[in-house]
Amino acid sequence: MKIRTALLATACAFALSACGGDDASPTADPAATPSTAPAETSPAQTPPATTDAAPGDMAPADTAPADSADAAPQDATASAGGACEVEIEGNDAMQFNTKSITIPSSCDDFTITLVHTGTMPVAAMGHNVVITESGDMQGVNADGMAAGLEQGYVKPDDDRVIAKTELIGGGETSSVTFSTSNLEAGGDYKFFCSFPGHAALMNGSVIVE
Ligand SMILES: [Cu+2]
Repeated sequence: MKIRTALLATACAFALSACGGDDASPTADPAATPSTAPAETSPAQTPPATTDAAPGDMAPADTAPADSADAAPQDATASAGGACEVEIEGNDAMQFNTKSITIPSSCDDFTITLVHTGTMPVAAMGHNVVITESGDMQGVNADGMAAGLEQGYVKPDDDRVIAKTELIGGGETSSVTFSTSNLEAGGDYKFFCSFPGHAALMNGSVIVE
């Protein structure tokens, strides 16, 4: 503590003297004193602050999922109401946060934004969103696996792919905007993640209405 403070003070004094000339010395002392005081109080405050924060976080955290759980259907409803975009979350547990996407036929273009809310790297828990006709899902998925990680687990120039995001890892986001002209209202479409082994859990319906 004392050594760090001394070093800090020296560093401050040095920095200030380098910048400030005569004003440096008077400024450096007051600067060092307050910086020491908070440094000593903050460790003391940290344990109670953390302890307070933990239960404090728990309460909001409990309500937050409830809110977001409420929000998800609302988003779906909003999408059904005409929004030409949707946000989908993928996590480290190999899950999307929705089982269906609704694309209004009134949209010329539709945008899907994938947010990977996890922390795992793309090579271990990569996610994308691929849209195909339902009957093409298995074939596209198998060919994607064969194409490999470098191709984002989607075969290049695959005509069966109606839209796809990039393959992303934890903390990343990828958006794709595509024309709805190739989609038929009432058609049978799926969205899924083509990372090997993920599509079984990470898939859902694309409803065009
Ligand atoms: Cu995935």
